[in-house]
Amino acid sequence: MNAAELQPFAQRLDEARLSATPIEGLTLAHPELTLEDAYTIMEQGIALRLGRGETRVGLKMGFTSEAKRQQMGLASPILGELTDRMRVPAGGVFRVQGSIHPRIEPEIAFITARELRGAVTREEALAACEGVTLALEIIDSRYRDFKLFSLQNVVADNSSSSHFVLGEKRMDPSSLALDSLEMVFAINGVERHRALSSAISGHPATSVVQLCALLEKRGRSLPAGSIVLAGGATAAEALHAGDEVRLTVTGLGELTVRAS
Ligand code: OOG
Ligand code: MG
Repeated sequence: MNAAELQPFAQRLDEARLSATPIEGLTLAHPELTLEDAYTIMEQGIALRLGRGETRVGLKMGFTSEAKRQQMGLASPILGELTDRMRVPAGGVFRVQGSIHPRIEPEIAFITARELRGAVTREEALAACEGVTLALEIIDSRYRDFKLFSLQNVVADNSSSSHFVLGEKRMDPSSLALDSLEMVFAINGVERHRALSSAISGHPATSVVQLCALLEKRGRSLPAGSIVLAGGATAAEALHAGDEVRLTVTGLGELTVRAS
């Protein structure tokens, strides 16, 4: 489909998000939608947000861990876009009102110092990152019952992006064994999941490599100064008003967010 034909899908998803009203998966009525179409819809949706004054701050990878692929029943890595309006300060409060069915998941995040383009090695990706930190991603599907059904649906919906929380302490990526950090994810003082950071793409920096490859297919690069979420290390958990969520990662410290 051409851009003009895809634009109404972007509009529908944007309205679903703004009104917190879920819709049916796009591929239910339009099984002909391709993954490329879905990425065009994602970019059109971001353009709508930029038009309202939001700015791009980075990108996220999805389905980079087996736990996430199993939870959602989808197998390939995907990307999503992050804007300034999605950021919740570390230790801050996230209001669930305005979301449909928010979930939260533990991640590792990078901050790039240099542009990265196309086929890069993990070493090149790491060398281009000026910092690594822990992160919590709040996802929220605009589809009824959080049923994604297909990669096309979730990609068109900006890969369920909603909000994210970044750790305040940035570490030098070369100072840590990034594939063997222990991640402990607790809600209201109760441990919900524990994983090694290798759960994310075998090594979280491999998510950056995959992101560059996906961007290249769209004729894009990863800009300098980007925040990159490497993907949930464990299954996501439902987020309810009153929850206090805590992520602890060896060497990266602790990060909390409260939901109200
Ligand atoms: C899609 C988003 C996946 C991750 O970290 O794997 C994602 C979803 O689960 O709805 O953000
Ligand atoms: Mg995620």
